[in-house]
Amino acid sequence: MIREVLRFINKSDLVIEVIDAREPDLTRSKKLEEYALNRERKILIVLNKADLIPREILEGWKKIFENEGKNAIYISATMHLGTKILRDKIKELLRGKEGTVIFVGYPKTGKSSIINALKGKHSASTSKIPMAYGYTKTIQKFKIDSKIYAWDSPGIIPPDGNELEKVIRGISVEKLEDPVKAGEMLLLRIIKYNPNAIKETYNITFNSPYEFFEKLALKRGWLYKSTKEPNIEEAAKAFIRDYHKGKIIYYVPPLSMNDDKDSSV
Ligand SMILES: Nc1nc2c(ncn2[C@@H]2O[C@H](COP(=O)(O)OP(=O)(O)OP(=O)(O)O)[C@@H](O)[C@H]2O)c(=O)[nH]1
Ligand SMILES: [Mg+2]
Repeated sequence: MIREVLRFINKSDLVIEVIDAREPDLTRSKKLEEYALNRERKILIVLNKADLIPREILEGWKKIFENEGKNAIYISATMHLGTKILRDKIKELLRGKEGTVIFVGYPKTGKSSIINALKGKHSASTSKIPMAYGYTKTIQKFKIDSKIYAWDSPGIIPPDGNELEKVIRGISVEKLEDPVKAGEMLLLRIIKYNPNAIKETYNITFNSPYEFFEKLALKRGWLYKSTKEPNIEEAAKAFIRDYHKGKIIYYVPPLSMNDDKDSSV
């Protein structure tokens, strides 16, 4: 775990873990949660990008976290849905007192977007402290309510795991050794859960991930200079970036939704 994260968690009254509602299990960090709990910090799990997901699925995930004894809510930062619920929940967890919260999570889960949605008229940026890790290399403090401050931490948890997990956890495409392979894995996972997801976003039909990248490259005019062949690497990178930007609609259903049926037996 990175030292800076821990230092800022120690300085905060509440830890807000932002996860991608499409992939709650893969975008939460139990290590980080454990650390915060050991420090007697309360944790609020925020499932972001809720605009991509049906409400009953979001409720299902929320219930799973609540059954674990965690506070959880869902929100769409970009659509400004659920921001009042989030603000009220923060106030409740701070017991109406003055306090500082920290937004943590894997890169690209939407930490900055949520703070932007919250800060509105309280947009004072109060400090910039250099960080050793992260894409923007700074952790910034914002006022999000009359008595509440929030640290925005950039991509604070290293997106580790296998190639697929790295992509889902927001690794920047420039850091991928083989973006085509990683893109293929992501695409296969997405169509497993929503067979129409790619067609809905790109209006491209295909029989294999490779064919999709070729068609996307041709559609966008990306060709290798030397061979004039479609630049599938560029297409795979664009696809992964679109995923991070929350442009691709699919979700992994919570297991307990199946358990619920079984548990009545
Ligand atoms: N569909 C959808 N996209 C979102 C939502 N929130 C954020 N995004 C998109 O996700 C991408 C990443 O958002 P950021 O707010 O920069 O994420 P971050 O967690 O601050 O990223 P890092 O600072 O790199 O760790 C952006 O392209 C956002 O537009 C949301 O609620 N719905
Ligand atoms: Mg950010």
